[in-house]
Amino acid sequence: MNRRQFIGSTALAGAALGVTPLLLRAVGGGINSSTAAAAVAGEARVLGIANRSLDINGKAASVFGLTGGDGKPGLTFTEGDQFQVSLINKLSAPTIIHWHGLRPPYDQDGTPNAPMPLLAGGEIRHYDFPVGAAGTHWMHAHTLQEQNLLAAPLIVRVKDAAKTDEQEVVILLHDFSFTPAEELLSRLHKVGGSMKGMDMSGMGKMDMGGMKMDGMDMGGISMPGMAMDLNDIDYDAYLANDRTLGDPEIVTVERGGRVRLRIINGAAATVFTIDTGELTGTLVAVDGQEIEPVPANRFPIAMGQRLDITLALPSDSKAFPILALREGALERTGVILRPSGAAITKIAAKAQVKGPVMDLAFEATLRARKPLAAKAPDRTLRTMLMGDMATYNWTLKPQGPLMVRGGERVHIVMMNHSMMAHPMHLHGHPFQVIDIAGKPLSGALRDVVHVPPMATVTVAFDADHPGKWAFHCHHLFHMVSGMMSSINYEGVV
Ligand SMILES: [Cu+2]
Repeated sequence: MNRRQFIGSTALAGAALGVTPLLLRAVGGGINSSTAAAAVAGEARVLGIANRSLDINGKAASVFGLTGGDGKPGLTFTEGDQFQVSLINKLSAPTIIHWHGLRPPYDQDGTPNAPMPLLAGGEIRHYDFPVGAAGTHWMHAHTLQEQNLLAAPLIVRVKDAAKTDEQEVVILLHDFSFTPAEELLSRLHKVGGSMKGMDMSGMGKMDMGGMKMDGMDMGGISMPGMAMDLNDIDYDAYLANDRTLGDPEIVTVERGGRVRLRIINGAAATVFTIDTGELTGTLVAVDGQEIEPVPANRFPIAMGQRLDITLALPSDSKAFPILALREGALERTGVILRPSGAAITKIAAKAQVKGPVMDLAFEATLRARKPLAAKAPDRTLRTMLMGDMATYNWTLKPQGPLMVRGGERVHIVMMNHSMMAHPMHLHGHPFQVIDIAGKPLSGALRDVVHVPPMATVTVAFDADHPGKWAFHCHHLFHMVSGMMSSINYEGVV
């Protein structure tokens, strides 16, 4: 183990995992009750939620982790598998994990009290449902603990993955702060509170056409630890697979080989642009759903989103950094792809030029490989994304659940009436982007769509998965400050 690996890891390989039967709690409902015997028997894979210690910029950081029985972060399946998992909460605090991108039955989805409560410290909960189609997905706490790295990859490979001759490289991005998430949140509210009553009218007059939000004039208000433009939190570090560019992950690759990057934006509040540098990548899937391939070397990714990018490596013996550029800021993170023998040049954690601001231009170029069948909507839901940095109250209007009926084709029109972008996520259903700013398109299937300030985006989905499904902004601090609703099926109690 090098110092980058878990210094104080409590992750154990195998199923016994030091959880005593006394700590086990049975849970009712559709999820199997737990006993010690059940925890070690059967086909179930073990997934432990535990504390870890990382070295971040030379300082010990106490973070959370999700570790499978093989000691690796997260889980990897093959399409057609069952998601048979025993989730063990080895923390003393309660938590719950959402299987982001999978389509479990409603009671295994992992939103707090919707319908299952948090897992208490020591509790084991059993999950059993089909993993579904192949795709790059992830798992994360549906609580403030997500900020403290309680997230991991959840990969579903195609059946013949071994035959594709592609090296899989998974990159999980994070924003990291040594300040606890609760304090970050209370600072946002405090600064917001102190600005209540100030004249914010100038904000509404900004030219949004070119998305030039950077350098917004806030009248010289000093906002310790914060920026008032795109990013509402300045983090201590930006991580790719738990590491900074000061000591990045070096992935050994084959000269002239093919690589499939599976990139997950697990950050709580940071949009990135993936920069493949001199390599042209081919984007083949977003949010685990195939699209018509798009060649590029820059790919925006909002919180919760995933990108599958294939690379054909040249036969040079040189290393290729794959970077993630923080939106509208100089910070960056990434990993290095390195053929054996290639020299590695140190890359500064700050660039000379700020990372791009994510708008909908790239989204508008994406086309679903397997679009939804053409069908007129049975129901159109309209939701306004409201709130401001001044009060830090965020909401979806109308408030309260949006109702649908099983079998309907549903459109959701999302109108952002605020000056911040909101990556909107619907649980349990992939949706297709079908309209951007009044222009119809057969866009990507996704489960998170980025809605920039003042923009309107329409998505479509088939109501074929009964439940009460969370629908929320994937900016963690917006979500916990009120930008959270649900889509409820009629007749589901
Ligand atoms: Cu938001």
